[in-house]
Amino acid sequence: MHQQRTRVAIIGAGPAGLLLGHLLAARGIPFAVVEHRSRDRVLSRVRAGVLEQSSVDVLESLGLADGLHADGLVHGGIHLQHEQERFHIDFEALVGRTVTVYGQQRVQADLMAAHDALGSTVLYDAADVTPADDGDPVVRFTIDGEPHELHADFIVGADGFHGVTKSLIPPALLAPVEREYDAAWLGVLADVPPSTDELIYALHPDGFAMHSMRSPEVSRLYVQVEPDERLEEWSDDRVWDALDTRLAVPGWRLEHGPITEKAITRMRSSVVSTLAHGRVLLVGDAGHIVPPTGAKGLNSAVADVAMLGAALAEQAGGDESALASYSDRALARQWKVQQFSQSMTDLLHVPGATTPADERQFRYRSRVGQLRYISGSRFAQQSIAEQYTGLAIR
Ligand code: FAS
Ligand code: PHB
Repeated sequence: MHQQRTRVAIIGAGPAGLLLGHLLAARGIPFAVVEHRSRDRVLSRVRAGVLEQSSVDVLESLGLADGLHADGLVHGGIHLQHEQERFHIDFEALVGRTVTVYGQQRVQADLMAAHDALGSTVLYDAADVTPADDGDPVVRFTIDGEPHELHADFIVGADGFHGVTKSLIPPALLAPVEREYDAAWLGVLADVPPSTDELIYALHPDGFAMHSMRSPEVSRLYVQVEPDERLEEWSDDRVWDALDTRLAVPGWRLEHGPITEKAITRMRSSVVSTLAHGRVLLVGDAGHIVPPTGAKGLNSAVADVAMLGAALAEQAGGDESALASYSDRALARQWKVQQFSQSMTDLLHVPGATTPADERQFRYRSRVGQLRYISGSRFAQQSIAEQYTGLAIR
């Protein structure tokens, strides 16, 4: 039996877990990260693409922003589109802030490399990870068949939506609140330069489409599909046809290229009712998930980690107040993010195929009306700009 003791045991080496490790390391607080997948598997996940200004600021404060400053694409706004009309929301003019397009895989690689340089304890390929808190928080697991016990003062679940840590919180207190959406996203990576300067979010009678990117050479694109659709039903040609149709505006052309990655992601909102129970704490997807329309998943994880990292540092200094209020503060911010993600999703997606035809038509036309209102209202655009670039983290 390998026995270890640390101050903070972090379960999960995704962006939340590794970023929390960096925040703790910067404050001299001992920690260890336990991850049940391999390092390569964690790094292989293609997920988020946009960093809020708030997230860039957190990474910068830890000296972890060199990669995103070198290769990130700073965007001063987004395009919204309906009925072949595209309009720009100018974040810089409206709220003086920007976002940075920098894929989650790059963020992950930067966090991993920085932990390697620190010599941090990040344990991959851990099996049967079992946290327990019977007064002495401990995480039990095996690596290569060898049993391990990691005793800690705190256990932080950074283990995502299907993680194990939340099982330590009594169900009546965890009490997740959820919404299923009658749509899913089919996302592709394509080796072709983006056909747009900034992201395009488009509402079309056939469904939502988005043009994002990963670099000047790689495009990231999405189309709305039915929740139960399978990848086999979507050939590359069908994907490009749908994107051409849904993103079309007169005089503009979408460049095609080889699709190198294709996946369908269900859309769901879920928020637990507490992120803290005794010495057990949750951050990121372990506590909440959002539909990706508002680009908030990864950014919400960063916000939780910034709040919890500061609270654990203050607790180490003898002041428990920030830790005592962490869950309330993080959840209060998260519900603002949930409503933004929900509103962007409802605004830009057509109702699912099971919706009666006349209701589907009414809801589509009312969305067109809302987009027309937004295109002509500085106030409506300022609200979107303020939320898309990131609310304050406090
Ligand atoms: P993560 O899920 O990233 O990381 C959790 C880690 O814990 C994983 O490495 C997992 O292997 C590990 N783990 C789980 N159970 C464990 C156990 N029992 N023991 C040990 N380790 C365990 N967000 C956006 O903003 N835009 C997007 O386009 C977008 N697309 C997405 C597509 C998909 C398919 C998914 C699933 C999510 C997407 N997201 C997107 C959201 C995503 O980016 C998350 O918000 C982000 O990964 C959150 O980071 P973490 O909280 O660290 O959780
Ligand atoms: C992405 O580039 O993957 C991306 C961008 C914005 C979103 C969702 C995904 O809202």
